[in-house]
Amino acid sequence: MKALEGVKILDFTHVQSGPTCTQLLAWFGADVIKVERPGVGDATRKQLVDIEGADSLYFTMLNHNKRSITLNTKNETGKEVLERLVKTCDVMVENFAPGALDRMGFSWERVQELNPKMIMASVKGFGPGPYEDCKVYENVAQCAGGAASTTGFLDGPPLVTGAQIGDSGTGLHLALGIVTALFQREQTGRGQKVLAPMQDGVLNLCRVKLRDQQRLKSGPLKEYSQYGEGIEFGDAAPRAGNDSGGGQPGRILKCKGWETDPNAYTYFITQAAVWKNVCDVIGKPEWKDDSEYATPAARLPRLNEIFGAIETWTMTKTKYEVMDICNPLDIPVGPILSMKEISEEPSLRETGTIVEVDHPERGTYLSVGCPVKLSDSDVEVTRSPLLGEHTEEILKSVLGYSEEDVTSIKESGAI
Ligand code: CAO
Repeated sequence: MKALEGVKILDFTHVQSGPTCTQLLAWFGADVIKVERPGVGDATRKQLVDIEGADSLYFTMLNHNKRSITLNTKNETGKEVLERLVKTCDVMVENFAPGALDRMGFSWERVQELNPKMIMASVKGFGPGPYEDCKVYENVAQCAGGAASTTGFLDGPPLVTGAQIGDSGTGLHLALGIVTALFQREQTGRGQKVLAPMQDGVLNLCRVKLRDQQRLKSGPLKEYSQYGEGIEFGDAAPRAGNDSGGGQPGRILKCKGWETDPNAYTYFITQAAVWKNVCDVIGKPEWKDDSEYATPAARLPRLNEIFGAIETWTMTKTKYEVMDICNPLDIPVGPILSMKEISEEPSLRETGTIVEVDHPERGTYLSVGCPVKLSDSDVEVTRSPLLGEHTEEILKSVLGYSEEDVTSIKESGAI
């Protein structure tokens, strides 16, 4: 038995944010029925194509463990089928542009009329307010949610991050909203509307930057490198390069081979509790009791000098040697791992975090499995569906249509 077994999801999602949410729900055992436009499907099926004629990795890696039904929801018969799906399912998840669902005739009011127990979950770029009607993609959300203005180096432009915090991050927020609403429904018997705006999701992940924004009122942010460099703070939380976002200073430092390997670096944290170990490892035992270096407060104005000395040491070691030497001493460090290294890491294969999936059009490919592990609800990653692969099966076994019904639905052009 899986955690969400028996829960039926009407998956009206596309691109990345919504699909990551419903993929998680599928991994936890929900029956996810992905509704796609006949002949077209989710636009990502044919974006960033690497194998001619096959569904792209973009699509396959976001849509595992789902079933696909094609349905033209602007066709009258298609609308009737969709109504049946609404009546049958527990949750409807969508991330259309604002207003698209209303134009289709499936407003929240209409959905409630059809099924008062329905949980209707949406991703939108923005919540109610001046931008609520805007279409939004990942990087727009990163910019509007405060991530870009606080990412990058002080002397460079705002930067977006490769982590898809706008799309996949919001998908995660939405999934939490959905299971919470399912939990509440157990008590109330009612469905509800769940909204996860991408701007809000990104801001939630940038919480520490709003913390720093407010701390600026009390003076310079001493843990930022710019403090030690004597650079004045402005009126907004600045970009902090690779400074640690917390109370323990950290940096990315070069390791052996950095001249030719773009990922020969380590993250190194000078955690106060292990400062003496840091001094011993880097060959600066005299710093242990020197009042200029012995306390965290004394070190803050000298971070460039301190990390310079640590880097002189890390440059004599590979990033893995740094890990091997520092970990037994409780010094928190982490190698900068490339996607190539991650994809070849055996321990990630063993835990199911990196999985090999077989696909009829593609052959074998790698994907990221479920990042959350439940001890009583195992996850088996199965391939994404081909476009409309389960249309007939869903019409008959989920919605109870007969063979003749299916024929007439086909003739109407709805599927
Ligand atoms: N049958 C018939 N019509 C369908 C259909 C189906 N099965 N599925 C979708 N459509 C129609 C919609 O009804 C809509 O039609 P109208 O505009 O005529 O009402 C149309 O397809 C396009 O929908 P869309 O506006 O959502 O798609 P888009 O490609 O123009 O925009 C996106 C994409 C992502 C910018 C927009 O959906 C959006 O802003 N979504 C919310 C935020 C979000 O999730 N962004 C992250 C996406 S991942 O980076």
